[in-house]
Amino acid sequence: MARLVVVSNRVADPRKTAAGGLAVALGDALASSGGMWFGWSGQVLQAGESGADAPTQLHRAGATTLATVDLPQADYDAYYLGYANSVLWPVFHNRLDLAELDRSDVDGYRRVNRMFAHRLAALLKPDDVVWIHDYHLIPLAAELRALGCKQRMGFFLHIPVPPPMIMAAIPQHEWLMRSLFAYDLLGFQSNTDVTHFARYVHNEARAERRDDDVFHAFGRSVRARAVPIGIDVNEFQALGRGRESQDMLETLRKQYLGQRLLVGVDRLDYSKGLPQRLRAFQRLLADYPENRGNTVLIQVAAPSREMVNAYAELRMELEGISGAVNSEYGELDWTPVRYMYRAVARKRLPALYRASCVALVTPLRDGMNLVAKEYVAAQDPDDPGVLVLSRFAGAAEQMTQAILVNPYDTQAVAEAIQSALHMSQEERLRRHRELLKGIREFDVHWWHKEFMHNLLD
Ligand code: GDG
Repeated sequence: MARLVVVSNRVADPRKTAAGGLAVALGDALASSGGMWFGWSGQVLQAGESGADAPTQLHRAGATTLATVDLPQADYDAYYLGYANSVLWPVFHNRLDLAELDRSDVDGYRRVNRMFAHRLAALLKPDDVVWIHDYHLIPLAAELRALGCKQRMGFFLHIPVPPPMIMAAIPQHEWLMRSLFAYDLLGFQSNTDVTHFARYVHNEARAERRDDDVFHAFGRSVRARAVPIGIDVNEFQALGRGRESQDMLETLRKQYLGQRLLVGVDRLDYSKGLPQRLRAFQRLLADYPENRGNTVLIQVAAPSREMVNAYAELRMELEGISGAVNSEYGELDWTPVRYMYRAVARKRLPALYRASCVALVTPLRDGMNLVAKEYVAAQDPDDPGVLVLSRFAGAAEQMTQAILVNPYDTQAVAEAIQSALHMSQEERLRRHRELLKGIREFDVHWWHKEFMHNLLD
């Protein structure tokens, strides 16, 4: 069996539950092939400390090797905060208004990708299979090829592919797209993403589509497919049976006795549609007053990218809206919005999902959205809650039994919440059965096998 080498911006120890989905998912594959996970250590070197001479750090995590590199402050600023998160992230989520396109951070992005390529090339064996993840590392395969690496290389994009005209607003769009042709396989989250990719390469690079999923341009061929990511349903359900989750469930049920809980769990990010969601809840209380006094929205917003301006502004906005809803509708004995700017321990998440009769997963745009899948996995199959899901999440292509909504339309979302709160048990059971079947069939192990099968084919 070929050794699997995974490359992503951050590296996590796959043996730790807190590391979350991707780490748990890739853990088995890495361990069984004696694999390696390569990426940034999370450490930023201060001025005066030189990263250039610091060796790549190698740690063992069971049968897996974790190989990490520190980044000097200037590289972190330009590559991570700058180009990846202030250009690529907003543009790929259709937010040209938030993209800082005139910044010169692309040089730092190139520099870090080139440095990663040099570090990684020194560790690669000829028969390795290399699986590179996400928008931080688009040009990595091209850099590795320039160093003579001939290994099979696949790329999985966790975020959406924007429509071609939006992509074309990035000054370096041609270079980015050309870089993608250094891979053997491109995996996207949804068919919409594949369509956007196909239209872009056809329009801008006159790519020929040979087989259904093979594109030829720039003298190379690349296969591009939708391989939607899933969750480890069994692992998540086992977490729900664990002590911490059971205790939390009991606490929540006691504390919110007689209340119906709605839940949202997200990184605090403008792609997740949080202001619109809070306004939809406000609209629910305004238009359907019978929900006052007995319905509570618990919104967890886990801190994320606090050093990027747009995130700090969003944080203020959310505090403003949740405060406004609470002061407008709150009573001495009832607070409608329980908003937390804090992460909840992963071991407690299943309890929060299970205690809630409706989940609001309403991003304005999302590659997939795993919270939607976790919510379904965590439900009591005999008395399941209802998923309200944005049609603009990649998950909507698969999870058609959810109540699909347009997250920009606050009135429609309020109506959807109202119908979720009143859905008959029979319909809840039917929808949940279908949703659970889907997330089980297309779980994270399917995703990994499907990607590898296509990469090695
Ligand atoms: C990218 C794409 C795609 C959230 N809050 C807490 C917490 N979480 C966990 C959730 C879930 C994960 O983080 C979030 O996953 P998402 O899929 O919603 O989103 P992104 O972070 O934006 O990830 C996305 C994903 O990649 C995978 O391909 O689905 O579209 O944007 O697992 O449970 N976990 C803990 N505390 C929190 O407060 N422990």
